[in-house]
Amino acid sequence: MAGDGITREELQLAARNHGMPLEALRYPVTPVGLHYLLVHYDIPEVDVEAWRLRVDGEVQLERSLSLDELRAMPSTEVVSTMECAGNGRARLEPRPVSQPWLLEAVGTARWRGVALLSVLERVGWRRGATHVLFTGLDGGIEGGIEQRYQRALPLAEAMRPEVLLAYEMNGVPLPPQHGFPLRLVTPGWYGMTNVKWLDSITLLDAPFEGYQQSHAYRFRLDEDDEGMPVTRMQPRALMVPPGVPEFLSRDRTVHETPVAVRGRAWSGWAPIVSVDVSVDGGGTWSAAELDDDAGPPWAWRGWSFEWSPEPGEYVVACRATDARGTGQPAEPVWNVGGYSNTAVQRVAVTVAG
Ligand SMILES: Nc1nc2c(c(=O)[nH]1)N[C@H]1C(S)=C(S)[C@@H](COP(=O)(O)O)O[C@H]1N2
Ligand SMILES: [Mo]
Repeated sequence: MAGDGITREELQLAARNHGMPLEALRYPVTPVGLHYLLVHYDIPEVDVEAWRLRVDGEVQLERSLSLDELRAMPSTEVVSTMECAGNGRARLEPRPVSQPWLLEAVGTARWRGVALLSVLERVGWRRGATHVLFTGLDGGIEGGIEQRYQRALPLAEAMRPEVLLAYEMNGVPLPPQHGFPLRLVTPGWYGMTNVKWLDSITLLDAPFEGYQQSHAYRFRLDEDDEGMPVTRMQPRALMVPPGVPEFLSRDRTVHETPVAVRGRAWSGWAPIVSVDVSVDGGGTWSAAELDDDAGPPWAWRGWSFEWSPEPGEYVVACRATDARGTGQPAEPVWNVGGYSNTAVQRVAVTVAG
């Protein structure tokens, strides 16, 4: 945990990884280079000619599939919003030391690939199979444990038709940083489940107990707390900050009114049903308008709010509610890993006279 000053560890992470600049919320599908990026270890080197996806464990028939074989299978596309579970971490106090995201660890991509279900059907599963483990080619040491990047899903979740083994992002082959040659895409879930640089898929007859499943990505209140697993994305609305920024503070100045405040909102649990905007920092709220077109089912929903302010100082805030009735807290809710801090976005805005 850290106080005010950014630590060397956080700076190293922040300089390797990057967020989506919030003005890129203007695009329904995030251009590849503007999509957020998070890599725990190093981007692995892949010889695609030699690369095979191994499918093993509690299967009827073990298989190794080349990229050409996967590309020859029927493909599907899903437009999916993905957010890092650590988005909002840097606004927690004390700050958990990890990638210090403010609000920008999100993006939406058009993924193309093979439904995971089709690959599972090809290999068949044994009666005892309950979980599916995804192992990346990348590895390192984390929490003192040497490991490959691994995450598992319950079999029923893995078999959902929208879960993809993706080899394309926005119509181009996956770039190295986003998982070339093949990654998992699990619409609705936080980013960590979307395993990049897939090496193998293993059917298990028991829950996976590896580091990224049973230690990291859990809502823990202290180091001894086992905690609940982090799974799907909680609702969140973000706005394109209005006007122009001051270089260092990034506070905003608006010269022309009315202002069309625009943004996008998403939830991994249920459709977004409303977005509210406040111009007094969250004291009072008004309903924003959701875009008519709800868009693809796993993608964020656009919204807008027409604002006609007098000159003065404002704090513009936004919040989303999904069809479960879940909203966003006014203030951060702390946990050891700094996950899922969906406290509302607030932007200081000066409306010039
Ligand atoms: N193999 C592997 N997969 C991974 C990761 C990783 O470090 N290694 N990072 C995960 C995390 S924490 C996130 S938030 C997403 C980020 O995906 P992106 O960089 O394509 O946006 O990838 C996930 N998949
Ligand atoms: Mo993440």
